[in-house]
Amino acid sequence: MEEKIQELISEVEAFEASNKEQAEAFRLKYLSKKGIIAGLFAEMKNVQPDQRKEYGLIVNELKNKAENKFQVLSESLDASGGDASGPVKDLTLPAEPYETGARHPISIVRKQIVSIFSRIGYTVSEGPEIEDDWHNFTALNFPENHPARDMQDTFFIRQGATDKDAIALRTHTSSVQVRVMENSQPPIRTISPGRVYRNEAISARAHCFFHQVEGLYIDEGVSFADLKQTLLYFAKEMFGSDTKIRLRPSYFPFTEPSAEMDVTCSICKGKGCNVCKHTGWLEILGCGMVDPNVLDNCKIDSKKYSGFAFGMGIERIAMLRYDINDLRLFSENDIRFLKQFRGEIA
Ligand code: 2NL
Repeated sequence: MEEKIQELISEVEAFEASNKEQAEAFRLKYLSKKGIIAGLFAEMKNVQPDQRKEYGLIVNELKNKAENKFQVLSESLDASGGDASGPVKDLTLPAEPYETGARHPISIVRKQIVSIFSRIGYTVSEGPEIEDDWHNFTALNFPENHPARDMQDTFFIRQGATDKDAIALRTHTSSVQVRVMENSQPPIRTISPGRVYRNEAISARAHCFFHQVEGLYIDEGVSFADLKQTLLYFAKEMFGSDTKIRLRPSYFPFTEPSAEMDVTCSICKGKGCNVCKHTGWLEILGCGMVDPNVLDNCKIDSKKYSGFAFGMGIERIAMLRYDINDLRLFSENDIRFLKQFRGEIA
């Protein structure tokens, strides 16, 4: 029996077809419901129990070889116009045009931001989207009763008996930077692009997920002047060399002091227009000096080291850059929207 199957295997291996009919005949002979291989499998019940395994293996080998042969034959016959002995496709015809795709606007802007910071020595760090309480909140100095920790603002999954060991979808990529600080020592210069989640009702201005780039710089003697100069460089690279910045005092649990940064409106050059609501300024990011508690939480000596951090929403920058007025456009995959970014390279 085994010899017979070996013979079939050799036969299959040697088989050639010069047209589709011959290939189909091969398929019917070996691979159809009433074909040789189905028959061999049906014989299984008559094989001695101690030989069934070996029998099964060799019939399977035959089946794989036959399937493979049929596929290779079909593909080569398709490519050659169906009949190797017949007329070949007219190779002088012009090639069929195929449409080129486009990068997603979020990818375009993310790549630009990453490229701007790469040029001044920042690495790119990534981390999990499903986070624990420590990396998303506690290490970052969020007080126990901070509103961001509420179920209303964050997607939690309760795993144990209490909320303490719940896991959550990260609300910012600072959690990635906590992991970087825990696993390395200064100097640290890194940016963390990624998707983040908030428990929000979906509208033109809010979504339950969006994309962020956060940045972190820690070393000896890093000051607020370093923060300002770094972010001025970023603003000029991103929005044009005549861009000016201004910082307004703000609050984040993980930085002290904290600020919001505005850039001069690139549309009206500061004169006032609809996009900047006639102020001449556009808010683009939040920033501040890393709170010493955060450094200590991540085993970095806050007496020796200091640093700054910042975070921006990629959607917000893309909306300003491309004059997009509805956040939902980014995730609806409407081809008429996506097509418009075809020419953009980044
Ligand atoms: C915003 C503001 C910010 C940070 C993010 C940060 C990270 C670490 C330590 C301290 Cl590990 N800070 N990140 C700092 C200030 C602002 O984001 O509006 N994001 C969309």
